Amino acid sequence: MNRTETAYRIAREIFAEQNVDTDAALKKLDAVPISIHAWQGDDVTGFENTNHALTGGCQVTGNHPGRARNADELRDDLDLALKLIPGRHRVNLQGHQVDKMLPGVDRDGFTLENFSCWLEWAMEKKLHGLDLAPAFYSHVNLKDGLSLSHPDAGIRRFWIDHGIACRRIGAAFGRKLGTPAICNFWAPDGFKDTPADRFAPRLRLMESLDACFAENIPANEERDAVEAKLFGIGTESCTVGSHEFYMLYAMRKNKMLCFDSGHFHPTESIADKLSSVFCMMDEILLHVSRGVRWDSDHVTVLNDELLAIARESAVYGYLEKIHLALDYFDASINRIAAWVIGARDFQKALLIAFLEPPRARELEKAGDFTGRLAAQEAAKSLPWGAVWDYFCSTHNLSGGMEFMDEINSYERKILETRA
Ligand code: RNT
Ligand code: ZN
Repeated sequence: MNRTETAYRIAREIFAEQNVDTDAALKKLDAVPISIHAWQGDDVTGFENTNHALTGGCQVTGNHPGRARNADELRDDLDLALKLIPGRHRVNLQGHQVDKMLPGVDRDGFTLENFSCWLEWAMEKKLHGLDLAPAFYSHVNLKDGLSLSHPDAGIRRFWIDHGIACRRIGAAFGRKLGTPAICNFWAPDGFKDTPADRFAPRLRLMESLDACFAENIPANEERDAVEAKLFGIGTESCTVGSHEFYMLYAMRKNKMLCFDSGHFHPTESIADKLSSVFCMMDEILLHVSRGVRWDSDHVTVLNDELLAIARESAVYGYLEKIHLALDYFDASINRIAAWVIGARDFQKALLIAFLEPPRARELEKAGDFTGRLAAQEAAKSLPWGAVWDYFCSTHNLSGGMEFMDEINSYERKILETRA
């Protein structure tokens, strides 16, 4: 027996003493797909070849070599990342990450043809699925910081048609892959300075969304989510799609709510919101990211926030109703490592949640809050690392940072040759 297996056997015993079944936890972790956000690989530029600057309040900083310049390069990069993340996962695309442009066709007219290589690739690689989000930014038709809520009906029409196009492409993905594509609607619309009218843009956003969602698409092909944000760079004073707006919209129109962990006040955690929402809502999407000061998009790391999100997602039995996706972009480090580190850390956080001993909840039930605190703190030093290493070994991977060897050699051979 090798060292990983020996360590796992001992860890299994230690957890069993705490009434935790590690084999069951491993099975659960194996069944959780994470939707890997393709846009970490191209710095959210998309592949329209039109030199659209990144707008909409998202900022990607850094110039590490090797940004994917086209969809082929991005797929190569994703192949390596997916190989180094244990388990079977999904890939999440933005609406401008086309694999080819067609003459005279802009975002409002995109069809599956613009994304067909993505679908072929997903089938060939046996991905768990593909997701697709309309990109309501980085385009000349984002005018005055507004897309779906713009006062000009022509501009709104363009963006509505982009939303409709993405839903149809998503449905085509879903039909072929046998798993619904999640289409997440996030629009950057907002105001740098205090608007004189906050109401009219919100009414227009609501009507535009209704138009995007007018077509009935079967839930086994495509599902919609709506994502709120507190503020963005350049939209500090008012975000049209606020939390209250989308919470009520989702509830009324039977859409999923998307919680991005970087989209709230820095002291506010989305972890606490999940159990509230699940009292009255059936399904949600998570955009897992890490907020640092003004930025909401750092690589996820195993910090208290991530542990709390994973814990609150996993322990009440509604995890299968949560679609888990990553959403961050860091161009100052190797982009493939950013995917691998962030995704693996999220998996570690989920594993720790699956391995939570029942003791703290039992003591809480008995009214013993001191004991609860002691149990919560004692659980932190249980040997979950040995279980993680074993999990990785069942996928022919190592639990530590050995993945960097392959990433570094790929950087030398491939990424450094990209201008
Ligand atoms: C932006 C939202 C959104 C984006 C993507 C690139 O603040 O989080 O999900 O990250 O559209
Ligand atoms: Zn997001």
